[in-house]
Amino acid sequence: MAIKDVYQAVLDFEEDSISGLIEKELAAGADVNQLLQEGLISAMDAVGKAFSEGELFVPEMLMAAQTMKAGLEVLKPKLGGAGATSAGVIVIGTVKGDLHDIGKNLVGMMLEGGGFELHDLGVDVEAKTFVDAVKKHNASILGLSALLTTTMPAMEETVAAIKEAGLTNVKIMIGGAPVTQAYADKIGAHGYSEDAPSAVDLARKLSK
Ligand code: B1M
Repeated sequence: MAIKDVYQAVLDFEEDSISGLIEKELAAGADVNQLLQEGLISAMDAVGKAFSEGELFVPEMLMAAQTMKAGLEVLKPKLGGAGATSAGVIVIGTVKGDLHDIGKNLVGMMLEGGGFELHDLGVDVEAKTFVDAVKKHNASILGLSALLTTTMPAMEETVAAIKEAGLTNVKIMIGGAPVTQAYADKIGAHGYSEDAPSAVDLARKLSK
């Protein structure tokens, strides 16, 4: 058995058995980050590619995501490293009009694994809802996700709404496949990360 079995389990939608596979790998001394990157994330990338190419369809994509989620639950407590508690409070969601939440969920899980208190507002979130949640939870970081080029402007609107509300202490991080550092700079967000592990690094940097 090896990490490639974990990878294959995602591709085969083995939601019921993936936890056991990962536990066995961990017991055998496998590296947590390697299991995450080469097992789960690589498999999800392959599934996304197959979806884009018309080889897989929505139900399969969702089954793969559920399988990945089951695997992540096992890894979650080990992702943050020792003593990573109360790293900060984060509000996260996908911006108005965007229903893609697989990446956002993954980022959220890893942030929780990294010791952050997470308030996930879900998908298709209005700028005002983000503003209200940042106030309510006294968040130190706001995380915005967008997968569509057409919903990226909603990120800019949300950043503007946060500034208009006078929430100068909250740091805004953004991500999603079409998003770039240049775009983050353009809209006045405090940071961009391209994937879930680097989102944790960024959140830690922004929390300092
Ligand atoms: Co849609 N979709 N989709 N889709 N979908 C894309 C994004 C697309 C590129 C497919 C394509 O055409 N090749 C395309 C966008 C084109 C564009 O904007 N230029 C597209 C389209 C067009 C659409 C619809 C408009 C299709 C239609 O109805 N005609 C529609 C729009 C719905 C809406 O949002 N209003 C739509 C719908 C859907 C489904 C519902 C079927 C489903 C989403 C299910 C769900 O999420 N619950 C879906 C899917 C699955 C995809 C693809 C295939 C996969 C996305 C994914 O989950 N990737 C995608 C094509 C692709 O990417 N190959 C596509 C895996 C995930 C782990 O990666 O989300 O990138 P990702 O997240 C990464 C990073 O981006 C980053 O970290 C994550 C983990 O490493 N990251 C952050 C993400 N958020 C972050 C936040 C951060 C930091 C990092 O800080 C806060």
